[in-house]
Formats: sequence, structure tokens, C-alpha cells
Amino acid sequence: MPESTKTPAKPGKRAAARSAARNTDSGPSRISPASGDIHSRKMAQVQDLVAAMPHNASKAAEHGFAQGTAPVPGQHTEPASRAATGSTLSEENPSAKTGSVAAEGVNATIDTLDRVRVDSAGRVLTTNQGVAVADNQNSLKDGLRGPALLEDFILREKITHFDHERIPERIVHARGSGAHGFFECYEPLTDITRAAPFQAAGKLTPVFVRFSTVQGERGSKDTARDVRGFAVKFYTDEGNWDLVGNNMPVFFIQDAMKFPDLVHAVKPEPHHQMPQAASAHDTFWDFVSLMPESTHMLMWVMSDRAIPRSYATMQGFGVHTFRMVNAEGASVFVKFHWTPKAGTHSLVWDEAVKISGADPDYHRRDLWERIESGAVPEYELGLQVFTEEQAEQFSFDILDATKIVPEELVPVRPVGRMVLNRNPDNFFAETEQVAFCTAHIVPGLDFSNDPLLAGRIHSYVDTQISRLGGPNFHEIPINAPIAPVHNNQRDGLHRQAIHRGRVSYEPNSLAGGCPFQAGAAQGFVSVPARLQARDEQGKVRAKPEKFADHYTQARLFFDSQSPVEQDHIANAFRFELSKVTVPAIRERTIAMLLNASEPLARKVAAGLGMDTLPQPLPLALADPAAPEVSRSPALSLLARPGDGSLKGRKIALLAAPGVHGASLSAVQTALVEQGAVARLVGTRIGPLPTSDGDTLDADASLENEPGFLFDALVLPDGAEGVAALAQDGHTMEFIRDQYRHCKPILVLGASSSLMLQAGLPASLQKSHAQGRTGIIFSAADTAATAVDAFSDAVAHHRHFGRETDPPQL
Ligand code: HDE
Repeated sequence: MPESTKTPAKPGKRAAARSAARNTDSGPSRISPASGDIHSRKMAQVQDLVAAMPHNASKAAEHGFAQGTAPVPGQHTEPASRAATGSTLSEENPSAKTGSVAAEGVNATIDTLDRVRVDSAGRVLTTNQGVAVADNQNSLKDGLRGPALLEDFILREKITHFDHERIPERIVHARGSGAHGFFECYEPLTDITRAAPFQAAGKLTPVFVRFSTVQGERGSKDTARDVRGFAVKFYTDEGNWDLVGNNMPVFFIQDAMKFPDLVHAVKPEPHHQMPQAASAHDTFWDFVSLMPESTHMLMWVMSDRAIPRSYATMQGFGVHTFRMVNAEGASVFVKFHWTPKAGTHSLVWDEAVKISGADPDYHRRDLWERIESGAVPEYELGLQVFTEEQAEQFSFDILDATKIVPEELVPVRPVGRMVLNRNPDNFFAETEQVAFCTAHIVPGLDFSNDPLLAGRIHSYVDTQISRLGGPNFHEIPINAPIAPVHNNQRDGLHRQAIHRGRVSYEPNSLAGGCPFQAGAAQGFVSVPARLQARDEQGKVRAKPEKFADHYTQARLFFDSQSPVEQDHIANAFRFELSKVTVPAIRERTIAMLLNASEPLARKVAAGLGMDTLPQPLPLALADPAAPEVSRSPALSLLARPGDGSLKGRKIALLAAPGVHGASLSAVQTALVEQGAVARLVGTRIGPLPTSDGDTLDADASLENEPGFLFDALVLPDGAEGVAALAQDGHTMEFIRDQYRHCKPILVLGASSSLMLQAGLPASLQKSHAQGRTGIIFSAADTAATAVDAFSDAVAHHRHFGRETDPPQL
């Protein structure tokens, strides 16, 4: 026991000690031994606590490089009782509001989201102060027809809160959708990292994911041609780790200095604020055609990757090179890859355009419905792991975010899976307020010197401060970690935490040194080695030489695509550049493309009516290093067909009064059993009598659910019903869109006439009859067996064998 609390004081001194201990402004020269009184006991304990640290024993360890790589834990001691470090002796007085004393070491702001969930079942309406509201229909007036009164605090509170409901949208990635889930580790990765999620097979880490588009405003369409954000917040037990990636593994620019320029160029043009959520305009193409390092990214953005079918069918990438660090401090480089279990599938452009009109929430709805129905999105996390020595041999620079590490050069190692199995309770509280920051990283991970990443480490925290109204956004429930939070940061707008005690600095002895620095064994330590940051290099604003190879990987990407994908890329360039109003911008872009792929440049130029090709742009690097691979099959969307499941696939079964009910119902049942969302789409919603004496209940109509919203189509049998469908122009549009977008069609019995009426080319009908292009004709009595062929066709996604440019139908 410490000296000052050991011997009871003599009665005369006791009164003096008690009196001194009750003051908050000055104290005696020596602390008397503790009396039985709590005040003097506390005073004595504080004295002992402080005296236990006669000097700062950690000071010497703050110096020298070796100390810097292995910091020691901070000095700290135990108080004799908790009273010594408390804010107030009155903390023991409980109430329904204060509770009593926080348990030792507790920070209640990080508890599960249960602590802030609200369920109003069976409750009366109240004000924000908890006062029951007797009347929620009328404001307070001076007489029935008299003026409304300023006194009406209920109306004023309601309207005032409403007036402030909106917060600024994100500068980029404003449009997004989120979901909860978990990450499960396949096997311990302790050889390469001490990061918490990778320490044991089967270890589960909660995650929140937000998918987004980049260009559009918060209310813009989901199916714009755009990069998709793929941001994952891991609530690890060693703190939050945000892997803020995209669905494409490269980026437009190489240095954070250019990001505001890029975003200003792609956002709606500032004079008339058009176009919304689109890159097909002058300022974007003006900028990128002056930035040849964007060529590789442009290939990705003009590919079908930029119009994914679903968030569940797109890949995700960390983009930058990161580091993993093991418990010994040894580090390797890593690239992060998310691969969807459902395969990589996309829309086609005509379809994306139409969907944006009929259902601007297409991806948001798809994500929500998949999770509600149990067809939960799942992704495998893969790592490309390589050493600094390997990296130095690569033909490209791994610090350049416009370059990939081809999978054929460094294979992707699967390390875990992520399942999104819970929709948010509230869009604003969770999806809108979630704050992803590249600076959120945990022990076992580290940054590389990528200059784009460096800017991001600053930007995300900074932007949340204005978007979420202050520096305490980490306390918003969706952002709070599940790991303990204890530091000396205090105050600021909207502070939630109520810190006990009077110490908010370190070093301290008044709180026994707590919270104290963790030291290297537990805390985050930056990897000391820094590639190419050598002492002899001075401060400089420039890029490494390999950054100047702007075209090799753009060529690699284009040459690795299937012919159909190449056509789609060419068509996308044609479309976007046709929307440019200044011919010189088109020409400059073609001049840039010529350096990546002459066939592509020629095709796009021809589509734009350019008679003569411009000279290729001059090269920034005349003689780039020979690439390791010139084809990377992994870059094609077709490389990942998925597990072949129909889960989450939307299939329309058209119906009208007089269709053959039994065959249609049999097909619907078979498809639903396979997990598909097979909907009866009628000439109107509601009950429809069938030719075989039954009734079908259509829950969608040709008018409210047009064909391009579905992955596949089933046309019914039954002459009378088919005749009714033939009367409705929507049916023909439905069939033509399904045909044009290369989607599977199952044609039952009498419906073959609808195909003819829709204008399906007779020559194509023949090959369809042979089942080569995803169109399956079936007599009513063979409907059940035809379903198998149809299901295969749906699993195959699209049947581009029937695609023509321009479309024949
Ligand atoms: Fe972002 N980015 N970004 N970005 N980014 C933001 O942060 C920024 C970049 C990405 O669902 C902003 O919270 C800079 C690359 C995603 O909430 C902002 C630079 C990649 C999201 C910002 C980049 C991304 C954002 C806007 C270049 C792929 C949405 C609001 C130095 C690896 C996260 C916000 C969500 C959002 C800055 C480049 C992905 C302004 C300065 C490269 C997925 O801070």
C-alpha cells in the first residue's frame, strides 16, 4: 500500500486534511495520511499515483531509428482505487439517466448498433424531448380560423428538424447502396500479416459495404456508364480497416494532384450543369485526351465493366499496391481482388439506357432484393502477393495506379470470402453516414508509396469533416469500431463520448499514465522500408520513368478481350465521342488510341465518320520495357462465368387472359425452385383466366415492368392468350428488347407466332431452333424438359452470337 494511505492521521490533522481535500483550487504543502474520509483518501491516492512516476521513463525511447521501428509500451501505473482517476466523487449517485460508474476501461459508444436502434411498436408519438404529442394534425392557432402561434413548440421542433434533414452529398460517389455482412478467413495468413481478419481459419469479421457510381448526384441513375465504388469497412477487433476500392483495378491518373481536375472534367459542365451521370461530354474527353496515362482506364470504362448487371456480379479491386506486415515486421506487397461468386456479368448499353428510365434504382433494388430473398451476394477475396525485389524487376511500376499486376505474372491467392446478408435498417443512418477513409488501416497492413494513395489518405478524413458536420464522425454508430477507443481527443461538434476523469493528455501521472501508448507488439507501426525514398533523393515534383509508359497495358487489356467485348469497347468510344461537340477533341482521342490499338482506333474513327486518321500522339517514353505478358485471359469478363446458379436472376413469364396456365405455371415453379425471381407479367396486373380453367395472378404488367428489366423471357402457350398479347404493342417491344439484348427466350407452343410478329429474322429462327443462340422453342407437352435447356441458357447470361451492329431488330 502507498505511504500516504498507510497510517491513519491524528484527530487534529484529520480535520485539516478533510478540509483541504474538499478544495478544488489550492492544496497543502504535504498530503496528510488518509483519514477515513473519501475526499482525503482520494487526495492521498492521487498524490501516490503521481509520485509513482517521478520522471517520464519513456522519454529516452523516443529517439533513434531503431526505437522508431519498435516503440515500447507507455509508462503506466494502477491507482489505489478508481476514485483517484474519476471526474467526480458524486459519480456513485445513480439515476435513470446517468446510470452509475462506467465499468473499467469501457467506451460504450462502440457497442453494437442495438444501442441506437429504435423500434416504435406500441409507442405514442413524442417530441425529441420525449414529451407525448396529443395532436399531430393541427398547429396551435388563436381560434379555429385565427393565426398560428409562435408558441407552438411542437410544430416548430418538427419543422426545424425537417428543415435540416439533408447533409451535403459526397463530392464523388454520391450515389450508392450499402449492406452489412461478414468476412470469413479461409486459413491463417500469419506468415505474411498480423492483420486481425487473417489470423485464423473460419474467423469472422463484420463488414459494411457501400457500392456506388462516381459521377452522378445522389439521386442519379444506377446504370450510368461509370466506374463503380466497392468500399468495404472491416470492423476488426484491432480497429476499423476500410478497403476503399473500385470495380476496376486501375485509375485515370497517377498523382493525387490531378484528382480535382479529373472530377471537375467528368462532372456535369459547370455553365449549364449537364450532362448528369455521364462521361459523354466535351470536358471529360478534353481532359483525358490531354492525359495519356488515362488510356488504360478508358479501356476499362468503355468496356462492359462500366455497366454491370448487378453489384453482385462485378469484381472489386483495392487498385493501389498495399503492404502486408507480419508479427516480425517483415512486409510484402499485395493487391486486393474481390471476385463475385455469381460471376462477372454486365448489361449492354442500349439496355442500360432504357433501364435508367424505367428503374433508376436498378442496382439498389437488385442488391436489396437479393438480400431480402436470401440470394445473398458473395465475393471471394484474393491477394496477389509479391516482394519488393520482384517488384523492381517488373516492366511497370507497382506504385503507378494506372497499371495492373497481370494475374499471369503473379497469381491471385484466395484467402477468404465476404457474404452480404443483411440490409440496413435505415438508409440515411447507415449507408449515407458511413464514412470510408483510406487512412483507416490496422496493424498488419500498410500503404505503399503510390502518390495517388497518399492524397487519398488525406482526402477522405478531410471530406467527412464537412460532409458529416465535424471531427466526431467516427462516433456515428455505423462508423464506430468494435475495437476499444481510448485517446485524449476531446470535444468538437456532436461529441457523444463522456470521458471520465480530468486527464486528456499524455504523458500524465494523474491518470496513472492512461491511456498509454501500446508499443510495437500491439500497436500500429509503419513499415520503415520505403521503396525509392532514398536519402540521396531530394524533394521533387516528378514521376518515376516507368510511369511514362501510357499504352502497353491499355493494349494488353484490349487484346485480352473476346471479340464481342472488343466490339462493345469500340462502340462505347464511338458513342461517347459522338456526343463530343468539338471535332478536335475527337481527333486527339483517336490519336491517343492509335498508340494503344490501331484496329480499335480505326474502328472508332470510322464510326465517327473520320476520313483520315490523325498522327498518333507523341510518346512520353519512346522505348518502354517489354511487357511480361501480351495476353491476360483473366481480364475478360467471360473468364468468370460464376457458379451457374439462377439465384437473383429475373425472368418474365408473359401472361394474358386465355394463356395455357398449367405449362406456364410448371415453368415458373421450376425456375423459382432454382432460385430465380420468375414473375408473371400480365397485360395488366391481377387475376387472368387461363385456357385450361385456372387463374393466374400477375404481379407485374407489361406497362410497369418493361422487358429490359428482366434477364430472360418465357412466352406462353395458348392461342387465345397469345392473340391477346399480340394486340399489345408492349409485347413486341418486350420481345425485341430481349432479342436485341441477347437474352434467353423460352417460346412455348403458340407463342412462336409472337416471335415472327416481333420481326425476328427468319434466317435466325432456324439457328435458334437448333438451340445455339439462347432461344428455345418448345411444344406445350415438352415444356418441362425445355426448362432445363432454358435454365442453362440463363446461367450463360447473354448469347452474343445473335448480336449485330447496328441491331437488326
Ligand atoms: Fe475516392 N473519394 N478519391 N477514389 N472514392 C471519395 O470520399 C479521392 C480514388 C472511392 O462509398 C470521397 O467519402 C481522391 C481511387 C470510393 O463512401 C473523396 C482521390 C479509388 C469512394 C475522395 C481518389 C477511389 C470514394 C468523396 C485521388 C479506387 C466512395 C466522399 C487521390 C481505389 C466511398 C468520400 C463511399 C469517395 C477522394 C481516387 C474510390 C472526395 C482525392 C483511386 C469507392 O474523399
